[in-house]
Amino acid sequence: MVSKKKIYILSIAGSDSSSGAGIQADLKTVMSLGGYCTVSITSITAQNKNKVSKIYNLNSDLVIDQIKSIMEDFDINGIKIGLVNNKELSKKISNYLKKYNIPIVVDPVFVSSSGFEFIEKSNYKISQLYLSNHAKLLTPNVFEAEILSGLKIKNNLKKINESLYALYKKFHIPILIKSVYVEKKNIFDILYDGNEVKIFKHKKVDVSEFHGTGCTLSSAICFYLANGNNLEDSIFKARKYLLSSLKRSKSLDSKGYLYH
Ligand code: PXL
Repeated sequence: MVSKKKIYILSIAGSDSSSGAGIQADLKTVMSLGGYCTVSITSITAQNKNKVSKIYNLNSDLVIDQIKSIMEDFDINGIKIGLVNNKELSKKISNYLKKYNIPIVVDPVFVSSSGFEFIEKSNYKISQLYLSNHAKLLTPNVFEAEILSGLKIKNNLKKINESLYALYKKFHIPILIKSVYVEKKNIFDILYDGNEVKIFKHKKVDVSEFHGTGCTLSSAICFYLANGNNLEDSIFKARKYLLSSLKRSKSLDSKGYLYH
């Protein structure tokens, strides 16, 4: 699955000490797809898959300086944005990135898989509006879609469509709601690009909750967009990659951590 032309990605996200999610998941994803992943770290977390015990936010000038250092030296093909937990920093990032015409994927991280809320809700909603200003795709999970749209979804397809329309109206970019369970044995990711709703479906891999699947999916989508694929193909290929990682992790008994 190695691409011919080297693809350079910038991940703007938080560090996860357990290397399951965040920057570390992005690095592993992009590298195992054959790309090169640079980073701008927004926050440092002390965590394992059971809990986040500490979070330290880096100074916003330092976050922007990391981005500047990368953009001045690399020919970046795609940008993935994950954890940014304050609206002032989101505004600065958005202002800085507006001059670049590069695909940006925003994973609107609100809560860790262990249940830690990274940001207060009203700050979060404004923050995501800034971050998605110049983006190609927003990838909320069900919970994040509920907060951002203000609509309850309850794994009901009609409600999901309503939420997708509301989110599109708010953000004006394609929306992919991830990991929807509307059938027992299958997982759906559902895309609305402003024209039609497209359902991506795969069989559920029978494993306990995996840490970092959201970060992995969004950085893989970013990689494929950066490689010149259209949005649907990028999502299709990224899901395929995530699914193969999940199956491998299951066979290796990885205790909830993803083997990329
Ligand atoms: O999966 C969301 C996420 C994103 N970024 C960081 C995280 C997590 C979940 O734990 O720690 C840094």
